[in-house]
Amino acid sequence: MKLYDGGRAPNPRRVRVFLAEKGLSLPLEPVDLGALAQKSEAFTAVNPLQRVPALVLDDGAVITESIAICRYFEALKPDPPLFGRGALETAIIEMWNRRLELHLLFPISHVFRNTHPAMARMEIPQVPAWAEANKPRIEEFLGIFDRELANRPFAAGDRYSVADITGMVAIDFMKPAKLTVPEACTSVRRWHAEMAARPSAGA
Ligand SMILES: N[C@@H](CCC(=O)N[C@@H](CS)C(=O)NCC(=O)O)C(=O)O
Repeated sequence: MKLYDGGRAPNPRRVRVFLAEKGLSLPLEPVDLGALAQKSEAFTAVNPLQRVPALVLDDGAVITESIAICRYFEALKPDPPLFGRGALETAIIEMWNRRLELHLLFPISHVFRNTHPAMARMEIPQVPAWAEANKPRIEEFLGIFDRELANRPFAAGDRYSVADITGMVAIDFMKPAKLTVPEACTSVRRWHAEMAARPSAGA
């Protein structure tokens, strides 16, 4: 089994942090996104969408999509449970993970991809107006998330979960996108500092 990885890119990082929280390690195969290695013939044969991460199993089966890969390992090694246990907790974690993807990680990624000069060869065409349109959406969501975090320690409740991984990686990705968490979002800032202090955050 090996994991095609993308260095500092946020989605492969989500999987690495997840694996670290599970206490799992596996061989990484670096894909140099800066050199457009994801567009090579060899990698396109692995993932025709030309995106990382991608997990290749020993029998040749390929799993892409960060959360699908994480779910695979959750099923193999249920402890600690990062997608929740029981109907309600699982649904709440799913809800927050989706919210953090759709309303935070993806909009931040739109800002980065549509403004950063290095992304011009990957985001074709770059649409700076789409980056601008996403900025107030990010701020609005952070305000909502901040009010939620005022009442609980983790993104989806009392327990660390995959939603914390998505949220932490998204906030860290604000830096290269030249965005900052507003000063007023004190609960988001407190929560992020705690998540970033976990040993897994360095994975
Ligand atoms: N929905 C996918 C997104 C994968 C993705 O967009 N990966 C980025 C790196 S974070 C990538 O490979 N970008 C290469 C490109 O845009 O050419 C997932 O969750 O894994």
